[in-house]
Amino acid sequence: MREITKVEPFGTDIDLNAGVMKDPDVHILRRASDMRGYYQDGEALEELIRKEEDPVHYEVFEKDIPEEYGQLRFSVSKLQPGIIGEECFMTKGHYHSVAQTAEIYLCLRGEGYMVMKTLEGRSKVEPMTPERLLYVSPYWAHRSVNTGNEPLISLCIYPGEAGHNYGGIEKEGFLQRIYLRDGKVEIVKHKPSP
Ligand code: S6P
Ligand code: ZN
Repeated sequence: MREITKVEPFGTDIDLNAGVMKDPDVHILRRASDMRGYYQDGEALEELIRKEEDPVHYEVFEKDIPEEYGQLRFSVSKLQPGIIGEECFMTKGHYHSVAQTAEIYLCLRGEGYMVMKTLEGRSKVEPMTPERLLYVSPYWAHRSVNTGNEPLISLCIYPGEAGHNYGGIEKEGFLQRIYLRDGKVEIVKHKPSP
């Protein structure tokens, strides 16, 4: 049996409506300027950064649980609503560093989609609505996209050793992009540049 770090059982409070963990150990804040290279319309992103003084794009709240096999890490993710050009606000998206680890997303508030892909070129888009749980299978990269007009809030639970692998996603993107055009959501196939 593998030895792992001993952690005392604990409880923590989450404000489901505000989408914040009340006593996080880690608070990751991604601003619009952290999203350079991710959206189709780079000019529109620069305009947002200039005009709105680099607003918060999304936040992740976490407890400091050892990143090791046997533990479960969890986070509250809060993605702001909005568009860059016509493209809906989204997270960067990542594979797990230990690719054969899954993740559960429980959507708590807002509306949007989870865009997923594999290294072999498969892709899947799943709706995210309150009380809907998504199983993100091992090997699938995942990105959430907010198509609504309030924050998209989810609780994420994943194996301690999973880690994040962002490599390549900034350049390659995913296989779908999600736009809001004349008030309608459009999921468009995207061909990554060679
Ligand atoms: C961790 C989990 C979430 C994301 C968060 C931000 O495995 O999937 O906590 O980290 O939604 O997304 P990203 O792609 O910037 O890490
Ligand atoms: Zn993940």
